[in-house]
Amino acid sequence: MTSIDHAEWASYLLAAADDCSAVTAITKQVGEFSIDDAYAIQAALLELRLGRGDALAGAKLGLTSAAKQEQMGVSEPVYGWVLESSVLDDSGEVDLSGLIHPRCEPEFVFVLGDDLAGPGLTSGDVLDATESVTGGIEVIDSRYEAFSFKLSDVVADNTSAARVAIGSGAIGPRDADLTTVGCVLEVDGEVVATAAGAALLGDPAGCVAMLANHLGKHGQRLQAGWTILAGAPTDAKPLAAGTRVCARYSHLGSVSVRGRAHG
Ligand code: 0L1
Ligand code: MG
Repeated sequence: MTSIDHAEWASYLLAAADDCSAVTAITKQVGEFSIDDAYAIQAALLELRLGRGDALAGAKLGLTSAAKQEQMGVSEPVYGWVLESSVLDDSGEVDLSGLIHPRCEPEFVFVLGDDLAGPGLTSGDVLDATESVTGGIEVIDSRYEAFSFKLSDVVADNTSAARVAIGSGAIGPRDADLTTVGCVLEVDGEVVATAAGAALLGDPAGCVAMLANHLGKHGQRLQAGWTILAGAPTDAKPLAAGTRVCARYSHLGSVSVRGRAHG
């Protein structure tokens, strides 16, 4: 397998985001590289962003549903970071001038009241540590041409993270059975996808446990106060100027975003 310069590829991906210009997937240039190298590039990219004054707001899982895995042709969950700068204000307006080819997907969002340090955590541990659960929409934006990548590429690219809108309908972690919470995704008023929480590997809280257990192996933890995205139960839909995407949840209220052409 290829040996790879983590700092160089982190800068490559940051430049693509800065220029709003899609780039060729890393594997298309250097061949396959290991998942450990991919997470090392992701970590270097995070350091570059934190060095610019951004801050961590939480963490995310991606590709935790069959719908997403089938859409992207990648069959394993991935993990990344949520930055403060990516959290949208209540208007839900998304300035498209800062993005390449954004897509929207519904998200189950956990806000932690306590730290979660794996390994060995269960779904019940996650619910115990959770302050609230709400519905969200993640705006993803792969830095790669045509959203075309392999597993290691998308991990390096912080799992396509770009923006996130968090709804206001927060509930306690045990106020509803999260596996049966329903989600209806609409684009300009048309229903385009439906799912239940169980689409996320059987249990949204179990996905968060998986993330905490993964981080625990690397001496990291999910921190109290962080926002954790458990993944999208449906596939993602393009966000164009003027397009309004709304995710309506049972128990969790609804949240909308709208694409805006200029800053
Ligand atoms: O949050 C996500 O599910 C994104 C995972 C990365 C794959 C993609 O770009 O859809
Ligand atoms: Mg997502």
